[in-house]
Order: sequence, then structure tokens, then C-alpha cells
Amino acid sequence: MKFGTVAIIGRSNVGKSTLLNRLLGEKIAIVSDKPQTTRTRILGVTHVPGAQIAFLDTPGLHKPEHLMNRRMIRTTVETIDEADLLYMLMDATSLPGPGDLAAIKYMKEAFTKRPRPVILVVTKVDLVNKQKLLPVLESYGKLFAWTEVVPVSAQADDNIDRLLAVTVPFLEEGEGAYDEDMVTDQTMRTLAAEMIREKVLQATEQEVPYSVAVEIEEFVEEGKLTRIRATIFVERETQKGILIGKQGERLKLISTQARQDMEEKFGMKVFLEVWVKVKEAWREDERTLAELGY
Ligand SMILES: Nc1nc2c(ncn2[C@@H]2O[C@H](COP(=O)(O)OP(=O)(O)OP(=O)(O)O)[C@@H](O)[C@H]2O)c(=O)[nH]1
Ligand SMILES: [Mg+2]
Repeated sequence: MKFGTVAIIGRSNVGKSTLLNRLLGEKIAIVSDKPQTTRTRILGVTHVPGAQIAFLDTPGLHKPEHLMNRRMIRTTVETIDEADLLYMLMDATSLPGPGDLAAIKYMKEAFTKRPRPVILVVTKVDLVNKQKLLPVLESYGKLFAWTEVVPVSAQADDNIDRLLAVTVPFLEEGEGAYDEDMVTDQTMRTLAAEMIREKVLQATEQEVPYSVAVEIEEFVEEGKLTRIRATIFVERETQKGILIGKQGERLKLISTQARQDMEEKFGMKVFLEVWVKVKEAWREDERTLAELGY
């Protein structure tokens, strides 16, 4: 039996969480087209013949502007430090940019302290044709002495099996650290909060996605029905208005979509009540960040 931890790292929006979900064959991390979707470290455990792999999804490496963002970066740096192996993600639809170079800098710092395999995973290859892919792979390939380079599409499930196959030889001999049936360390409450946040990110633009946090106030299982009461925090009155929408339309859509996801994931009927509250500058507030688990 082999076991190892693999940190999935890279700049915001490269497709880390989409890859994690694909590697597990189950959606446990929320995904959106807005940068800074993932705010915490997310554990996902999978089994392949002869091995257990613990994947750690991380917040994207970006320039931190608020205390929350500094926490996010710290989380990623700590996760890089503890992982046995790194997947560094780069986006096939663009050439290396400042965000990628900054991400590589973080990786190199950890690598210098403790060298270990770093696999370059070039993502979203479904979006580029074969001729365009070669020069992209070449320019990313030059940025570091990568252990392996694996182009994948997490969305189209392309080459994921190859990524797993090149990973297994680098794992150490040993028993898995987690129970056979454990998939993630997130509680149902956390999953529920994240499902709501995902719908908010998908339904809003500009600064709203960054200003939103979700807290579960009540989570009660009553026989076949689960009663969930959640609060969405925003930073300003105007954001509250946007979130609620004309005659409450947007909030209704967000909660309906989130409830459907919960019912599917938890396999039970859900009664979901969602409130919106203004909490000024919560992203700078130690206590609120701690309460939210950031
Ligand atoms: N076409 C295509 N889109 C992808 C693929 N992987 C991710 N995406 C899209 O890219 C966007 C970002 O995906 P995420 O998985 O949230 O990216 P992330 O790196 O986790 O982002 P942060 O958590 O914000 O750092 C979403 O709109 C995804 O649907 C892929 O393989 N193909
Ligand atoms: Mg993510």
C-alpha cells in the first residue's frame, strides 16, 4: 500500500477545484469563473489500486489586499509546506503571466526548503487546438525543472488517468492516513455554506463575489427533512440590494439552486431559509474571519 498528500496549487481561476472534483469523481469543492473562489484548504481523499491519495485543494495564489486574502495565501503556503508532492497548475489558454510567475515563486521557496516532486499540470486543454498547445507547453515547461508535465482537461475528463498514473510512483510505502470511506474533511454545514456561496458567485459580478461570506445559523435534521437557516454577509447596503434583486428574485434563485444541490448531495429533503446581512469590512475583522473558519 502507498500513501501521499498532493497539494493542488496555482494562481486564481486556473482550475484547481475543478481538477480536485474530477480526481475524486465527486464534487466537494465549489467552482466559479470568478477568481478567489476557494478560501480554505479542502481535503479530498481518493483510492487507486494499491494507493490512497490525499489531495489538498488550495486558495489561488494572488496579491492579497485584505486580511482575509492574507489568510488565504498563508493557508496555501502552509499546505505547500506539508505536501509530499505538488501539482502546479497552469492554464493552456494563455502563455505564462505575472500570476503564474508569482505562483512559481511561492512554490520554489517551499521547494528550496524541502525538494520534492513538482508536476506541471497544464489545464483546460479542451479550449485550445493541438497546434496551439505545443508552444504553450514549451513556454511553461521552461519555467522550472518539472518532474513531469501533464496536459489535462478536468472538464472534459481528458488525461486525468495519466495524471494519476504518473503520481502513484512518487507516493511513499505506507498505510493510508484516512478511513476507506472518507472523501472530505468538510462538515455538512460547511458544504451547505459553500453551496450557497457558489450560487452567489455565479449570480453576481464585480466586487460582490469577493464581499460575500455565508454562515449556517441552524442545521437541524428532522426525520426526512433538514432545516437549514443561513446568513449571507455582504459589506455594503448596495451589495445587499444587488443580492436580493428586484422583488427578491435573485435571492430566490440563489436559494433554490443551493437547496437543489443540497438535496442531491445530502440525499434528503431540505428546507432552506436565507437571509442577507451587512457586516462592514468583515474581510478585515479577525473575529469574523475566525467565526467563518478563514
Ligand atoms: N473549459 C474548461 N474550463 C475549465 C476547466 N477547468 C476549470 N475550468 C473553468 O475555469 C473556471 C475556474 O475554475 P475553478 O476550478 O474554480 O478554478 P480554481 O483554480 O479553483 O480557482 P480559485 O479557487 O478561484 O483559485 C471555472 O469557470 C471552471 O469551469 C477545464 O478543464 N476546461
Ligand atoms: Mg478553487
